[in-house]
Amino acid sequence: MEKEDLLALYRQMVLIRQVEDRSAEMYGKAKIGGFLHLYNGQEAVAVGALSALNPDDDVLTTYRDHGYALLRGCSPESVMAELFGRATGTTGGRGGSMHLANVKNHFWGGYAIVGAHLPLAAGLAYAAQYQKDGRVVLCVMGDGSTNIGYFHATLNWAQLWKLPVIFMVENNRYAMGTPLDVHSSVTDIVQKAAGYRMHAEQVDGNDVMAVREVICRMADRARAGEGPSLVEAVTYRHRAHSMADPDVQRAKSEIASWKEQDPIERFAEEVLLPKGYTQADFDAIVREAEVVVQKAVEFADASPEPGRDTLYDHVYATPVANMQVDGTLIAPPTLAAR
Ligand SMILES: Cc1ncc(C[n+]2csc(CCOP(=O)(O)OP(=O)(O)O)c2C)c(N)n1
Ligand SMILES: [Mg+2]
Repeated sequence: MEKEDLLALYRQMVLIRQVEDRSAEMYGKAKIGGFLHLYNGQEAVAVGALSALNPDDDVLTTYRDHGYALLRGCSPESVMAELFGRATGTTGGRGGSMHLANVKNHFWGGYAIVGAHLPLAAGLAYAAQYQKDGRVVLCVMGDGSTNIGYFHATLNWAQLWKLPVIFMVENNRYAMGTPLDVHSSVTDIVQKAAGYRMHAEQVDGNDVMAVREVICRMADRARAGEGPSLVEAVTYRHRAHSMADPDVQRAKSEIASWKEQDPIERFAEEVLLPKGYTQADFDAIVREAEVVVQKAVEFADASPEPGRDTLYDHVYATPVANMQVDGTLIAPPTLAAR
């Protein structure tokens, strides 16, 4: 990669970190409600993986989705506004943190149900294979997802049909507060792929270049018709499972030791410094991101909430009759009217 492209990866990781830190702060101020799962510590996985794909390759992930949304063209303003539940958010304030999406840029979203997006990823991969359009699907999940029935059913079919899909497990060693060896009988997650004769590789998820390299190779394989693969990216989240989690199960010393291997600092030291960049360059990028995210927060705060008259927009089931908002009866539109 060119020097400037390497710096761009750094800039992306810093932006994600800044969005997460400010979101935590806004949650503390009750500007953001509901669920909020932050990605601090795992930035190298998303940035490395997406840098390896084409813009029209499909991407799906879990509820820990802010980084993926930003990388797939959701502006910091629209992400922050969605977290604030505002009409200017990525899904008009209806989805919140866990359901960011940008279908135009082949980012199919944030999924809240553990493992439920795996069959959807296989479906997208089947469509790509059927249409012979050379697209690859990246399906991101947590270590906890690998215990779910969807995981096993989907890996089986994906391998049988040689679908162009990469299953990337972000192994942050915990499912909520439950450690890997307490929730999974197999702790070496790559081994799970062997049950389906699927090619699998483990990678250091805190090394952005290593993640990029493995995803490049797995995407090439898939495009060449060699079928699916599983990549286990070993990483760690710096924050609790979600903002509502007191994080009592993980040892403080363990958290501290992973923070010492911060993927952003590591990339700066190991890759960017030897290329001639300096601490002043890094500081300038952090300040740029602070300004961008400050503007996003101000934009979100000044944005309106979704209007009452839009209550039934995007509702495909028959709405409940006699729905009241602040004492006012909101008549559901007839099916014909919708
Ligand atoms: C089917 C299902 N069961 C339980 C939950 C509650 N839940 C939300 S996140 C989570 C843990 C998932 O852990 P992991 O897959 O390792 O992802 P991580 O949060 O570590 O990124 C659980 C059990 C859920 N959302 N869906
Ligand atoms: Mg996990």
